[in-house]
Amino acid sequence: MKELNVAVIGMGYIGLPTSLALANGNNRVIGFDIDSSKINSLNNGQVTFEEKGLPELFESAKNNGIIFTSNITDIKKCNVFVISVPTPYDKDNKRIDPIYVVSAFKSIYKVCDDNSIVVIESTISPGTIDRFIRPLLTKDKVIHLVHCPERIIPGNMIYELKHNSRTIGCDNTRIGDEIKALYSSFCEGEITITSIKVAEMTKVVENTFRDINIAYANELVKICEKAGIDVYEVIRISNMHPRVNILQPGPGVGGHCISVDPWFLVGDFPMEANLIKQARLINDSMPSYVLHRVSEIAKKHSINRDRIGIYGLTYKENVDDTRESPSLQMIEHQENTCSSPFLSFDPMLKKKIVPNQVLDFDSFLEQVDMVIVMQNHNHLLLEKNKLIGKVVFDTKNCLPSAENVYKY
Ligand code: SAJ
Repeated sequence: MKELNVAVIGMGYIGLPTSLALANGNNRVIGFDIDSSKINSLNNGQVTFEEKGLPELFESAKNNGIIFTSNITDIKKCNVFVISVPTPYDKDNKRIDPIYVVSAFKSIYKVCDDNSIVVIESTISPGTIDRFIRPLLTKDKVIHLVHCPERIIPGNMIYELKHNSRTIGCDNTRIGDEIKALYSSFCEGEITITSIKVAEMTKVVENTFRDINIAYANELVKICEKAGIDVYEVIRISNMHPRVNILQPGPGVGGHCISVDPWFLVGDFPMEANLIKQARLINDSMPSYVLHRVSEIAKKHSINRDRIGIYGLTYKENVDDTRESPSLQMIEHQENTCSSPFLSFDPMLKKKIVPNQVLDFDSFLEQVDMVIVMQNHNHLLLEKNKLIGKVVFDTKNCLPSAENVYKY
């Protein structure tokens, strides 16, 4: 088999750990990003986001010779290109906007040699490669297209990179086998080779499955509130059934994956994707549902709205990623209804990203009488005693039951 020189395009949440894992699998790897400040940080020995095990993986990848660059000509000599760039969606028509994948592909296509392999790891909606990438191919250069959607979960990325199974979508199995061998250099999970279209659909279907199941838990919150029943007790007992596994309700669904990917199906199959659309709407309704419950609790305790604070701005626990986070959705909702956002604090964030954000926990606590727990960071579990005396609305069911601690 020919020697593979790999370029990973996009040093974000997925591209960076993937490039490091490839380098640690004894491949020659170049990590490319158009954002030169990101590349400068990496070249200065700084990882660009917080993730358990990432600094260690970074150190050993550097020892294995990984190179970071923002100069596209540096990746010319590579023969495998892994695209890992964001795929936003158009909020109006709910369809994928493949702008970054297309522009990454065009840049590669300009510099790469005949017979190169381009692997798209970014999540794309079914049919994206046929619709947007294949038409860019010309007769004078043969490029083999592969789709190998990422599956790793923020918070446990490094473990999952090694242990999760993978899907490789390709047009011919010889190329599929080459990419399977490449991914096997770091991935111990089962690697399935299939068509590009199946790989595209599978990825979106996986995230949609989770969204629907979270929506079920969130809908139960509303039903149980009306019925005057403890939703957590209902879920706990139901889950004792051997074929029932209800997920955890929360303040909504965030992140750039589960809250986005199901829309691709709704946008492309509006007549068919009814359950999927409804699940999205239920999960998206949770931040305003939380606001409604907060105002009831605040009223009961005569707490003024400027003494209410949000704990947790990230989309999930123990990460510093705030994309589509329920707290930001809640703050946006407040801004849209012309009310000033609540005070907020998040121990994972060192910089202010919203108005009224406080960077120090003790100072945050001094300024509030009521705390809305939107995220169960380990920090909160360690510092929970500092909430004694406050009215708390714990949307994550992470604090012990106590007087003035409200839950769904
Ligand atoms: N959440 C709940 N209740 C739950 C589980 C999650 O409300 O029981 C919320 C979280 O708080 C968060 C959101 O859902 O706001 C999404 O979090 P997550 O931990 O379920 O998933 P992500 O978005 O971090 O990662 C998902 C994963 N997909 C699946 O589990 C099917 C991951 O494997 C994918 O690689 C990732 O999307 C992606 O990049 O597509």
